[in-house]
Amino acid sequence: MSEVTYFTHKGILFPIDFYTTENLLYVENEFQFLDDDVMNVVYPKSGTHWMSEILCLIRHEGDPTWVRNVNLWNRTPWIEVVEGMKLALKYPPPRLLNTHLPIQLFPKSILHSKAKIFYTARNPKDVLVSFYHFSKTQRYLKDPGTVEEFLEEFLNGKVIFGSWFDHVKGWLEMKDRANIFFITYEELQQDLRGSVERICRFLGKELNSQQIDSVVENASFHKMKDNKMSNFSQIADDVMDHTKGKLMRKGICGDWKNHLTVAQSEHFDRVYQENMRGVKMTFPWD
Ligand code: PPS
Repeated sequence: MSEVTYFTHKGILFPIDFYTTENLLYVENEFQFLDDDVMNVVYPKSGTHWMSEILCLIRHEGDPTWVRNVNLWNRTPWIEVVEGMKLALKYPPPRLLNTHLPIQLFPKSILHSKAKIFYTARNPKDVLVSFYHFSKTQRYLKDPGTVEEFLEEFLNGKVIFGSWFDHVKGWLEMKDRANIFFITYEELQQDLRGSVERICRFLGKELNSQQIDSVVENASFHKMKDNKMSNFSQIADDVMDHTKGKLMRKGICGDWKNHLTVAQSEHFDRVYQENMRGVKMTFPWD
């Protein structure tokens, strides 16, 4: 690994390892969607792996063989990652793809495509906490410092993939398009079965009750935590310091209450109100 450094592309920070300006420009301007593509769009630490696993299981009618035998980054490559794009370009359709990209860096070809887009949002306070812990484990990410320090970086959008507020607001502008499906991490937590049924309807995929049960069971936190193809345990030690934490950390809503002081939480709320003013949507955490 090189020394931890970020570069800025159109105002957004990216780690120098795994990402290049060239690939980001390719993604935005040249990558072509196919109408049968399914794209999982998620701000970091908001449920990317969870939604990926759900989509993979639905694709195989609840049969867990694929998710247990093929790594998640091969099943659902991240298009903004150089190696992920190579995988995406040779992926036999119908493709299942991932991205953390904000709307302004997303492939322009979506405007003329029927590709189905899933957007999952999560309580930003829980995103912050998850991001903080994750940053300690990934050697290509800067040390987050204290919670107080990371809180400021997060609220100012000085983290990889930019501001949570801009990401969510940008994607909300797409929400009335027929090919976009909005959901939250909290809805998945509250009613995973009902969420899976809604996702199936949007995909036009009919699963019977047993198949849905299997999707729900195999996408549960405890199953994913033990699935070495989904839990990051196979990531090389020079990329991830496995002694410092796990991708599947707690998998709960509201862990922020264990990490933020009252003052930090109130400060967060003020910045949230300022940034989300005018947003019509009500979220489970509002
Ligand atoms: S990443 O690295 O940005 O792609 O991370 P991402 O997958 O978006 O988010 C990781 C958090 O999602 C939690 N997670 C789950 N929660 C509940 N159920 C399931 N099945 C599940 N799978 C992943 C994971 O534990 C991270 O949250 P925290 O709060 O850190 O536990």
